[in-house]
Amino acid sequence: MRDVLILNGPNLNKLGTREPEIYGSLSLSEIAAACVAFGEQHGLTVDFRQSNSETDLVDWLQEACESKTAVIINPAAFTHYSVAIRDAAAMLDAPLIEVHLSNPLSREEFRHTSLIAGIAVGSITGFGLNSYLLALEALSKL
Ligand code: CA2
Repeated sequence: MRDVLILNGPNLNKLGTREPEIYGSLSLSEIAAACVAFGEQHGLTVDFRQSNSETDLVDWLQEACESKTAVIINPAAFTHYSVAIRDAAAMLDAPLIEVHLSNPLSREEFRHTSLIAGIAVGSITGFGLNSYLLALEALSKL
């Protein structure tokens, strides 16, 4: 089994409570459970975390860097402006995949820039829960 850290940024802890037409109706706990189960089927041990704090996300990326753990990240709003998260993510030796529930490119213009995309192996957007599962499947094949 290979370890994977799945990181989630601000407000994703509120999933399922508002804007289901954009983000779906699953809670983050339900997404976490689906990722853990799917990971097990694909030889991956999933550690699923969420924080509203940029500091936590940077600390967790540094932890992944030291342990050479692969990362799947939905940085949420930090995607569009956090140089600190990009810099921490750029230090990783193991692969990093960017995911989004919605497709930011089909939404407001301020969501069209991703500071993470350029240092990710790839980005999977617009498929709700399946964005995470597709990222896990891709990682299992890398
Ligand atoms: O589509 C995604 O996964 C996003 O990363 C979600 C972020 C947004 O800022 C990105 O542009 C795209 C926002 C997460 C907000 O989560 C909510 C949860 C429940 C209700 C409302 C928002």
